[in-house]
Parts: sequence; structure tokens; C-alpha cells
Amino acid sequence: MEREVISRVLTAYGIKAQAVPFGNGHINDTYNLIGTPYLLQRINTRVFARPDRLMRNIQLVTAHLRQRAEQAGEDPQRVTLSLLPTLDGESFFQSSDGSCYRILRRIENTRCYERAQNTGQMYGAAQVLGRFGRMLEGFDAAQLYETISDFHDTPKRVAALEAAAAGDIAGRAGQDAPMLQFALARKERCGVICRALKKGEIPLRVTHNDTKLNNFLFDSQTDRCVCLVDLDTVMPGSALYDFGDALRFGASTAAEDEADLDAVHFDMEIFAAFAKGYLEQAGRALCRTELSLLAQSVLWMTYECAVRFLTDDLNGDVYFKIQYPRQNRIRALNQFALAADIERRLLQMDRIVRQLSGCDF
Ligand code: GN1
Ligand code: MG
Repeated sequence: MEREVISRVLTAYGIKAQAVPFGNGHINDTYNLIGTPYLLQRINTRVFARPDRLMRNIQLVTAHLRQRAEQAGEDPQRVTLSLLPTLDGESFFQSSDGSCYRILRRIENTRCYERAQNTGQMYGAAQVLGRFGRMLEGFDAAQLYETISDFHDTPKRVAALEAAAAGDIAGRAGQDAPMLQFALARKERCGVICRALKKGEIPLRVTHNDTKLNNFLFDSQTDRCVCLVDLDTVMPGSALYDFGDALRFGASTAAEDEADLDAVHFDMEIFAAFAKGYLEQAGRALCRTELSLLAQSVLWMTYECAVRFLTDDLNGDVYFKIQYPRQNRIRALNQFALAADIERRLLQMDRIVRQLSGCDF
């Protein structure tokens, strides 16, 4: 069935190729189109209800980034994603069964990592993130649709968790009770970024919103970080979301679904390297309140991700793809363990940010 759909999609693009599964995303399905310079992606329309809007955002953002790259004398093909239009000139193809596909040009001679192998990689990723933010500074955020509303509204994520626990549709709330307790004990504090945004204490910027390390591409030869991909959630947001989420994933000593919680720690050397790279690129653009919340953003983004995994476990695994039963429970346990470790290190993290930024918040 899927094969048939894919063959219809490829016909719409005028491409003949074999599609082989590629990458580790939790939301969309990606395929390598063997013998072509392209990747095929099935857009998850349960998560992205309006693929037309999503694709419009990506067109606008990538066009802007390409233009900025050209102005800076950089190769636009390596700075951001390029979409291939269908033979009809559309940015994606909707099959008669409702599924939506797009084709992207592979950025050649690059690779991605599930875990940082050294601090240099995270320093490089941080520079790319800082540059990404800077390149989007002149971009009018009002042009963008909110592809997923309240995506990083942590208190709303907690409200969804409470609703899932009350509904207990999969009969898992009893077993998940200790995690729920940990989450609810931080319910008030977790809204600090959201509240600061709403009060105008920190600026709304155009942000990526999904900055885990495997969304950064690295040059296969030089290992230099090249660019940030997976642009589905580029929306107005806070720079703190991007900083915090990148470290949630990149500074963990274990994979996001490592079941041995003793192996899950927050690596301070990686934190320091990432903060350095980021502040070098974005530091001057950040306000004092943003700087004062940088360390906390890592805690709250990790906490939010844990809350989302736990919610999905309680809802019977309807959002994140899983490879084995209760994987979302393992992910949630892992992310809460990481959040607890980050919480213990916050003062030290603040000290590092103060030192690097020279700002005595
Ligand atoms: C999802 O699509 P992917 O795998 O890069 C999710 C992120 C989560 C992440 C957790 C649209 O990212 O928000 O932080 O999984 N993306 C969406 O690994 O929900
Ligand atoms: Mg991804």
C-alpha cells in the first residue's frame, strides 16, 4: 500500500527511484531516494493538520535564508533546505488517501549525530544556531503561520498531562504516578519563559523550536556544523526554546530512550562549549532577561519534553513514533531524570553564563 502511494508520489515529481527509510525523526517518515540527489518525506498530518501552511512557512524561511547566504557569499544549498516542486509546481503532493509528501534536496557530504562525540561538535552546532537566529532577525514573523499552536507553552503541556492522567485511557496512570508527582511539583515554576514572553520581558523572535542535535548537519569530511534542518516548527517563539532544547538533547550523557537512568547525566563541559558558541554568535542580540533565563531554559525544555512523552504514554502512544511498547514511558523517565540532574546544576550553569556573557544578571 505504502509502496503504491510512494510510486504515485514519485510520478507526480517525475522521478524514478527506490525509496529506502532514512533518519530517526519521531514525527515524519523520511526516505532516501536512491540514485537521486533527493530525500522524500511523508508529512505527519496528525501532527501538522495544515500541511499547506507548514510548507508555506518553509518556503518563506528557506528563501530568506538562501538570500542571506548569497549576500554573505556562502553556498545557499548548504545553508538551508531546498524543496523540489512537483511537476505541477506545487510544494508538496497530496495523495488521494490524504497523505502528504514533499521532496527535499539532500545536502551532500553531510551527516548527523544522535549523540555529540566531543565538545567541538556542540560548539559548532551552537554557532550555527546563533547564526540561524541572526539570519532570521530581519524576517517578518507575522508572515508565519503557527504550525502547532502553543508548541512550547509549558503550562499548557502540563494541563494536557493532567487531562491525560485523569482520562487514563490506557490504564497507565497508576504506574506513572511518581513521574506525575514530579511534574506537578514544578507546575508553577515551569511557566517562567512563557510568562516572560507574554509580559514582553523577553522578545518574540523567529525560532526553530526543535533543535535537537540530530536536526543539525555536519560536514562528513571536516566535521564542521553546516546547518539546521527539520524546519516544520519554525515559528515565532523565544530564543530560549532553541537554546534549551539543543542542550536537553546534546548535553545528555545518554540517548533520549536510555532505560538505565544511572547513565543519564547532564554534561557541564558540553553545556559550557555550547553556551560559548551560542553567545559568540547571538550574545549581543540577547537581552539581560534572556541571559538570566538561559540556564533555566535547559531545565524547562527538558521538563516539557518529559511531560510530553509522559502525556503520550498515558494517551496510549498517539503522537510520538515508538519502536517498542512503552517506549514513551522510558523516554519520560529518562527526561525527568535528566531534568532532576539539570536542576541540581542550575547555579553552576548560571555562573558559566555570567562569565561568558559578561552580564551580571
Ligand atoms: C520530535 O521530529 P523530531 O523527531 O525532530 C518533536 C520535538 C521533540 C522531539 C523529541 C513536531 O522531533 O518537539 O522535542 O521529537 N517534534 C514535534 O525527541 O513534535
Ligand atoms: Mg528531526
